Amino acid sequence: MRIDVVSIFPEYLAPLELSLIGKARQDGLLELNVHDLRTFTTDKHRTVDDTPYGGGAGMVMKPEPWAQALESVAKPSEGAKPVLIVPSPAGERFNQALAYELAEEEQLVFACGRYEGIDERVIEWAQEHFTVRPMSLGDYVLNGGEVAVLAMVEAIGRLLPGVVGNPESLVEESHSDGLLEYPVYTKPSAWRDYDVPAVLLSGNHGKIAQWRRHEQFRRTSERRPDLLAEFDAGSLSRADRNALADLGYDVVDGRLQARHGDAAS
Ligand code: JDK
Repeated sequence: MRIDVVSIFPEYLAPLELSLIGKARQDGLLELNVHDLRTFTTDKHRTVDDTPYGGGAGMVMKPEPWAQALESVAKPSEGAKPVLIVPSPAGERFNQALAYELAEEEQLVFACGRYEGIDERVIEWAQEHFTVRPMSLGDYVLNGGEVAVLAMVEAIGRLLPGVVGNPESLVEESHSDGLLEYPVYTKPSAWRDYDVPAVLLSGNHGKIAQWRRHEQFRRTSERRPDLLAEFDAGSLSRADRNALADLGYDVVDGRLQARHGDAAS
């Protein structure tokens, strides 16, 4: 995969030289280049922003440097348009399913805006050259697209073949069926006043799997009940249904329903 990032703060992307993603670049599994938007300006002051039409606070990024930058990095392969990801608080919410989808692409280009964002005409024009995806990391406002790009490149990059050392972890993840993860522990088994749950030391793999599954249900019901509402409860085991009943959930038409009067409802 090829990734190009355009930003007025290319140093912000320096962490992509470290750890798993840095190693993937060194190993040639990922070709990643960061470009300074200001190198695509033509005026003496290398201007990238101007005041907003219609008034209002702050500044807006000018269209001309963006068009120059995006034209120079786009490398359509076999006629296929590269994907242009534009971080924005007004974008589609980025998630794991999108990470899997984007990990299949030949080229990803990330356009990091700053100030109040990029002139909207850039988004319209770019559709001639790219599949454009305005994308939000979450419902909060960052100062620019760079931090969102760090997160998205890390989430996508680790899915590329050979990037994660132990591919079994990715297989386990891909089967995680929309529940939160179970808690993990390591040595020592007794630490200060806190013991590792005894079942994990039992050597009983059936019991361990059942306990972990129950912990997933418990955590998801406590922290992310929205995920349980979407959960496919159509083919649950007896043990799963009992665990969920203990948490106050019944299976109705293949969906989980919080029992009235229970903590979860
Ligand atoms: C890209 C600039 C900062 C954007 C509010 C301005 C009129 C109100 C500041 N998930 C996520 N959160 N934040 C981003 C993100 C922020 C960005 C840019 C991504 C580029 N900013 C910014 C918008 C506002 N908005 C226009 C209405 C304030 C991604």
